[in-house]
Amino acid sequence: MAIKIVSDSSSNLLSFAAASYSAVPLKVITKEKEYSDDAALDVEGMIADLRKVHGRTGTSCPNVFEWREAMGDDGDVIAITITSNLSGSYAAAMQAKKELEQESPDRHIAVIDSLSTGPEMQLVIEHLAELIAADKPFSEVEREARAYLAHTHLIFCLQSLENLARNGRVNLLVAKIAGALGIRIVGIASAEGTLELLHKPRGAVRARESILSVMRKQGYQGGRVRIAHCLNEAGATALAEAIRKEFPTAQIEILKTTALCSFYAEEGGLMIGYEDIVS
Ligand code: X90
Repeated sequence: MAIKIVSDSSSNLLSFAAASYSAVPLKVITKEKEYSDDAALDVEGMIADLRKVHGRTGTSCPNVFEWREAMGDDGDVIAITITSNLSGSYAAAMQAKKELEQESPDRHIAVIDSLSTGPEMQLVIEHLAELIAADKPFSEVEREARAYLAHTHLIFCLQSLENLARNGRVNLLVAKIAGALGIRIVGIASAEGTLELLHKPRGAVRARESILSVMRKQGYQGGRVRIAHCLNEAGATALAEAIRKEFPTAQIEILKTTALCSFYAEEGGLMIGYEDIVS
């Protein structure tokens, strides 16, 4: 039985054909409704609802039971979660692992804290699928996936930090800056798995320059890039072109954010995952 990959839905990958795979949904919660981040959800409909909603909105991570369900009753599993410094998803997955291993001591279950989210998780999932397809033993797959994570990075470029600030994931004062017209906030997932804000470019062109300067500084040299966007296909495409112009070998894929990342990255938001090696 092939090793199963399980991710929480913050990876934006709700299905993945290249492996035995399932995604555990996070939830976006408003006073009226709860949106489960799964394939049945109309994400654009949710975003339209969020524009109209007043009052508190928030999110919640999968619980232990949901992780257990996704990890299944048998076989080996490698799970990957959103950063444990911003969400309880990792703690819930670790508890599920502990319970399942107690019930079936012969199972191998690993949980990787991405210390990141979105397209950086996507890169690791794709890498896991390749390692599994190459029939490597469990310990080797886990070891190589963790090693790969040291060579992947996440940059975000956001037009609003409102939902992040309101839910205590960034400082309120910093978030106010982003409210100014045309200002974008460019930052990275820090080594601790928190948001590290770097630049405040004005306008899309400067934002792209800023993103490229961070990529260069972090050692990007023309490998894989995954760009997730929230209602910003044009921004994602223009960024992909700018990357290819400087790095002709870049292997870039563009996708849409699903519910959780759409809620926090907000409209216009871009999340860029990339590797600093050429694989
Ligand atoms: O448990 C929960 O309710 C989920 C909380 C998630 C909080 C943050 C999600 C951020 C998503 C924003 C840009 C990238 C940030 C990178 C941080 C390491 C998207």
